[in-house]
Amino acid sequence: TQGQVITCKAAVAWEPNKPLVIEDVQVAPPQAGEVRIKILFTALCHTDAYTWSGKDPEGLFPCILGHEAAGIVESVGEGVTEVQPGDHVIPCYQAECRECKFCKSGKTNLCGKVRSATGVGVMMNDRKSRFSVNGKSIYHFMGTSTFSQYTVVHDVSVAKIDPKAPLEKVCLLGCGVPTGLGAVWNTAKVEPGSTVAVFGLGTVGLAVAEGAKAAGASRIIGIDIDSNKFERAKNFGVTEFVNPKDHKKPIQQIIVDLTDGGVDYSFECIGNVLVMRAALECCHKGWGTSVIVGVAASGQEISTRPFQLVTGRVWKGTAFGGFKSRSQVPWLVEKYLKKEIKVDEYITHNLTLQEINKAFDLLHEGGCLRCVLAA
Ligand code: NAD
Ligand code: AHE
Ligand code: ZN
Repeated sequence: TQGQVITCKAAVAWEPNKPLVIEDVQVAPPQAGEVRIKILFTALCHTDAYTWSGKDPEGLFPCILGHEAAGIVESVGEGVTEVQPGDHVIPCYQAECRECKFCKSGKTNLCGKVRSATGVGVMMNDRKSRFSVNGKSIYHFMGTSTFSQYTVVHDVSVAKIDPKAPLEKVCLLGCGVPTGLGAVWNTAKVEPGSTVAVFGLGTVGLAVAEGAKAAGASRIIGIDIDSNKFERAKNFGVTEFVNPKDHKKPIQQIIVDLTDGGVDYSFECIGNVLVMRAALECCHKGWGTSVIVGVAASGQEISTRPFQLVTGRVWKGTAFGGFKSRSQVPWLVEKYLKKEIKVDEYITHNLTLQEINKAFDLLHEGGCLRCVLAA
């Protein structure tokens, strides 16, 4: 198949909010600096649902969504040296070229090499897509487009992993789990004995709890409007629960009262700008740090009294938990193989790519964390 167009199945989002359609998609061969991957397993993340909803200013249609996956390299374009056909890989929506201003800064995991193309659904080389259906071009998404049996990505967006790792599990290390762990370890740098508040107990929030427990946090307060989330969250390290619906006072006040003036660290893992404000304001005066992880819709803005920052609270955000993707995803895979981090526990459902619309429905049900699709 090397050098040839591959026809395979992919789930195409033709329009926002309209059911995805399984189509026969033509996938062009990888050009210079590109890698074509046979996707074996892909999970759904709430960011896919967000873009599908039409609220993402970078959402372009028709497109192939998906960014949490694992597969095997099928072929590589000219000049690709770090992976070869047969390698087991995880596509990374946050690239790492190790040469750009961002990568060299040592201050961020964001990479500038291909972002201008991945944000508009095309490849860097010719600013065109490698996907088409009957001659009609289909946009890429986040530089990954994993809701397809084959995808083409930039070589700087491929993490080569240990072939011993089960791909049906480690696909989760493409987004949600690293994001939560890294928000704690890299962005907030939670110290032993800290108090932590986690808003939203989906996959990302539970991974924050897991990361906080590993970092030695003394209290991990989980906040969710769905009390059914609480029992499961205990297994991820949450020590106390608060449902804002059970209280008349604002949630920030409840947390401040519970913690003698506020928590050391808080994390917003929902994408709700009002909760982001509450998460900042429940932090302790003088040092409390709040990390925004959730993605909010186009047009939404955050606000608080500047006095909150003047008096020492810190507001931060994180993308992919601050992890350098190509360097650190393989390390996370090793940590999973050594049973030092959970992955299996976040998988609540398994379906096939054909059943993707059912998987999107599941995503909005309380019981579902991650649904893994076999491609
Ligand atoms: P999820 O939907 O599984 O989890 C959200 C949780 O928040 C649910 O349990 C829900 O009941 C709860 N919730 C909703 N409204 C609430 C409220 N007002 N107060 C308290 N709890 C509330 O989602 P997820 O997959 O865990 O993703 C969480 C967010 O993180 C999404 O916005 C997603 O787009 C974003 N995300 C960001 C990054 C990043 O790199 N920054 C990476 C992955 C996901
Ligand atoms: N296109 C969206 C931005 C979405 C966003 O912030 N994405 C996160 C990853 S979410 C994964 O589930 C991210 O990494 N952002 C950094 C980047 O470079 O995109 C919008 O709202 O415009
Ligand atoms: Zn995601």
